[in-house]
Amino acid sequence: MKLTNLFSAATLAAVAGTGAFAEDSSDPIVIPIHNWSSQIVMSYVTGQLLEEIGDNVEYVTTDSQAVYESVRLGDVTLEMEVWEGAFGASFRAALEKGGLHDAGDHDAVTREDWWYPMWTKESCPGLPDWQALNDCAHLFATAETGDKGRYLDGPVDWLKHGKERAEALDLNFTVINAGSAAALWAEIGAAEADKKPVLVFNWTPNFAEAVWPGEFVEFPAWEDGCDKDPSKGPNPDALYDCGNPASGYLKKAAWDGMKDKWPAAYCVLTEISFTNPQIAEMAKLVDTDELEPEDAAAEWLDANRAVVDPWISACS
Ligand code: TMO
Repeated sequence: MKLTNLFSAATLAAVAGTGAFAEDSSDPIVIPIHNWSSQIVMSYVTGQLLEEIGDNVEYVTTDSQAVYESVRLGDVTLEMEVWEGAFGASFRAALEKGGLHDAGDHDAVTREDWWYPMWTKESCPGLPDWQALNDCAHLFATAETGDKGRYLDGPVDWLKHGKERAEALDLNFTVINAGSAAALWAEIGAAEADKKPVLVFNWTPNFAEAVWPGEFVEFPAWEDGCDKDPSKGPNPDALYDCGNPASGYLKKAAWDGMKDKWPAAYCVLTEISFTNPQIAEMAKLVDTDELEPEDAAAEWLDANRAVVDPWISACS
């Protein structure tokens, strides 16, 4: 009787103090941080929400491909942004090995590919068709690339396979990996004043679409297996001869053990679903407004209680 009373008092205290989530382990939930702004802000938004319900949270900066192996092994608890184009292959490989699972899709529809700001089309009107690229290659040439065009691909860990794409489709372009996302924005920014044609890796949702109207190059449509089976895509002898999925998914992934160790946090994770404008706004708070990611997350949460409160109530 006394024990029962004590137990319920403790439970009530937990309910009153930190929400009805006393069953979660007090071990930290490990949330990975990568190298593009929406992922960083979204990870802090999620971490701050989990702290609100009484969980402990720890952030680790990790490689955006290796993270799937870490989640599978439980060293990292979840991943907030599984982009189909960049990470589908690593995610599927980890799924097959076991230990991690699909924790649901965001509402957002994603695309990642070769992209240009709209002024580029004035000198290369055959765009967005990829077959216009070779006739225009000289417009993108720099001292570094000679008579070939320059294409600035994403940082290497996003595995965009730009070099393989250029080779598979016989494109007269030199593919260079940017050192960081910021280098992509600097390339566009530097071309803006003179309306110089420029071709860079970009994606949506992102802050960039509000700053520089532009378009993705339309490559041969993605076919499942284009990264594994040479017969897919127009070049029968090459992989990566397709564009990235034009309407890609954005998933959350979780370590299989999360459900039992942090059931309330897991419930919130499965409720979370961000839209394209919400994700673009998260990136903007950092890339345009220059907030620190933690502050951007706090500001985003303040402005979006009506979005997030139902996710918490659904789990209490
Ligand atoms: C993975 N990314 C959104 C940067 O293309």
